[in-house]
Amino acid sequence: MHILTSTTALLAIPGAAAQLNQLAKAAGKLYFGSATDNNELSDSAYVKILKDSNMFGQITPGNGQKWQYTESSQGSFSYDSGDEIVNFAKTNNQIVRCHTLVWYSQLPSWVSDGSWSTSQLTSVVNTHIANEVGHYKGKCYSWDVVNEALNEDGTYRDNVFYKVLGESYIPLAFKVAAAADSSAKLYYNDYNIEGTGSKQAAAAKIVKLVKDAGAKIDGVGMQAHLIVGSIPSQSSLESAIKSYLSAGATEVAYTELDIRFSSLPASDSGLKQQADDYTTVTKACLANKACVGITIWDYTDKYSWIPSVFNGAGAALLWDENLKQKPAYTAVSSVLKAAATKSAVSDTATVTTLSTAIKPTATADACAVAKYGQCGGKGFSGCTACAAGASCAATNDYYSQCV
Ligand code: 9MR
Repeated sequence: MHILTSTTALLAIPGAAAQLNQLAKAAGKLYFGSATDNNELSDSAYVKILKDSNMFGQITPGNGQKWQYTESSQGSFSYDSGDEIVNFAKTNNQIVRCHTLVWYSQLPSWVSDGSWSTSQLTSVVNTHIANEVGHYKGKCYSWDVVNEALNEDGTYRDNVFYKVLGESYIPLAFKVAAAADSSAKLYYNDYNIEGTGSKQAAAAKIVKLVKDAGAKIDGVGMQAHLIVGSIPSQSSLESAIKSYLSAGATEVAYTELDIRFSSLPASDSGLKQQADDYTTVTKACLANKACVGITIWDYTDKYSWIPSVFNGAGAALLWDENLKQKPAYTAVSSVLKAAATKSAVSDTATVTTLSTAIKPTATADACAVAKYGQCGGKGFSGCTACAAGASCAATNDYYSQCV
């Protein structure tokens, strides 16, 4: 039997106009959040929505805390960009997922191109993390300590850290972060680990690696940069979550959720599919108490990173470029609301308890990509089977489509 937490018990069933964070909390989550970036904070219409803690209870700085900005030259630290976002969140009563400490990308060349001995690079990693986590001590709900350490096949990325230190750079980073702020939740964060597969299995192994080294790791962040019509099934999403808990994590989160169209403009049926896909991810988080929250990677298509990286793709978020809510917003809001209502009225309901949640279950992962959806390509780890009437054809090395 589920005993309601005091927070849940005190919350009334949210009214019709309730917003995402209110609903997520009433459904037993810690937050519903958004990433943002410094240049966006001068857009007053955008800020009006972002700063509303009923809508977003959590903020992630999209760039400002990355190594490139915080220690652009060795030993010289600057936190202006990160501070602006962290202060914004504090002013608006929002918690912060801090992002990110050790990542091969947005890494200054003095680190990536250096010729380091083991002890030199250990000291560089140590200094960077101790300084940055120390600076933000007490201000971060969580830290993405290591970001994107894995290739799609589950092997380690051959970045400078791995080249010099081997996999031991991962537990090292967690040890230093824990020493600098013992109360921040420490996460391993990656993409294409939301559903079951080689990369997900390798991410679960990272949890074990860190724990076996005697270091603290609390969570796995599933970035969830997904594609409309080809997301993992709900059972695959739920199994992945369970695998991280089983490996020793105590919580998980969707940390950078966006679900993009591979080509634009989106049709009405495409927007409906996107709404369904957002529903599936939200339900997977709701299905497990250890999933603490969902963060979308900015809330509006106006400021999404996608069009600059995937040519012709986009429209991945819950608000369109004119800050108008899309069908996917309504879908997420409805599914949270249904869970909130259930949570408020069922103080004796049986829900998945942590002890049952950590037992992994094997699930057959049947999937089918709709016609014109992506079914393969370098770096793609989604479903590779096409729905009846279509077959998967390579457009180029990076993109195969159901046609
Ligand atoms: O949103 C970020 C974008 O503004 C940057 O240009 C980009 C550079 O790689 O990083 C984006 O955020 C990434 C995040 O830090 C880690 N996961 C993937 C995100 C999208 O690229």
